[in-house]
Amino acid sequence: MGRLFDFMLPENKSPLTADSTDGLFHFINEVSLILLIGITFALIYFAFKYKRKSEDDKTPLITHNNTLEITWSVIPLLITLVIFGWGYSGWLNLKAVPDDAYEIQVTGFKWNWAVNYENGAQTLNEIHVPKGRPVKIVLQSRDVLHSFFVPDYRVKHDAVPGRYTYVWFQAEEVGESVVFCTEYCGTSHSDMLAKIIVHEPEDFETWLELNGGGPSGTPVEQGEALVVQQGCQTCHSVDGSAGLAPTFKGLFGKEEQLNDGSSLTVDENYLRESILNPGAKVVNGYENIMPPYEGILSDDEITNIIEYIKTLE
Ligand code: HEC
Ligand SMILES: [Cu+2]
Repeated sequence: MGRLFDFMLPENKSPLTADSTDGLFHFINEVSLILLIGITFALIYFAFKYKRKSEDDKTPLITHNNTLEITWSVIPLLITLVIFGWGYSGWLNLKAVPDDAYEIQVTGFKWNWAVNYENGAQTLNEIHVPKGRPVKIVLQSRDVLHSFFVPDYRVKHDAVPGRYTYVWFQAEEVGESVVFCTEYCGTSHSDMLAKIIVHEPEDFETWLELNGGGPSGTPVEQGEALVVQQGCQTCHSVDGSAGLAPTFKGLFGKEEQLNDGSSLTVDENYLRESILNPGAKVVNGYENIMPPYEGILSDDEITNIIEYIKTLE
């Protein structure tokens, strides 16, 4: 639909949520453009029409003009009322999730989006959804304020620690859309991106089946999967390269310097404490920015992660 300001918006991939936002956006832009042109021309016209013609050309005393004043108050009032009504109905639509929506849990944390599906499937920074069906994303945050923004669907909502919020959309095409974090949340805020991957409904069912049913594999394999899923690699590398945090490669058995001047040999207990309560012992040269995993990882999961770290020699 070739409208005047179409170039300003990304492609609309969820008409049920995007249409009212787009309509209002175009309305505000077009009304502003008409006003801009009208005012500019009136300004130029009056500048010539009422130009001072001679030395004693004096402006008569004008106190007021009822007709004009009422006109220029009532018209903007009507325009703002239309904008309000339109915006309000669009907002109600964004809050009213259709009954048959498919629900997915998304948790924001520095600096990833962890995704949990109803059958136990888990992904990190990838949200798989079926085409042509409403999807409800239930948001929460593990640490600070984040905000879940999908420009293609025109939905955005804060993820707040200790509270659930939600957005919904219905993707009408198979493909991908980007999710941004739009609440500044620290060093790697600008990398806090995720992808929404839209599948044909049958393909989505297949994907769910393949990925559901909880963890599988040996403890080391499960530990490796957890390190990916929990976003440890946002800060830690597993190949020895430097990052925001010490690498896991060669960590086990190493002599570690702490920021209080002491040192210790990395063993299972130190790894466990570092994961549950990272602030307890902070590695020299690093900041205490790691989120505590107390209450997030179970004992078994921590053991599996430790077993995995041990293999990275
Ligand atoms: C936001 C960045 C970040 C994330 C995410 C993160 N860490 Fe850390 N981690 C750090 C930093 C920085 C340090 C060093 C400072 C300290 O000791 O707290 C650290 C220290 C550690 C240590 C001690 C390392 C050493 O050299 O002694 C371990 C073990 C560890 N993290 C494990 C993990 C695991 C496992 C995960 C995922 C479940 C994880 N971290 C997620 C930033 C992070
Ligand atoms: Cu964020």
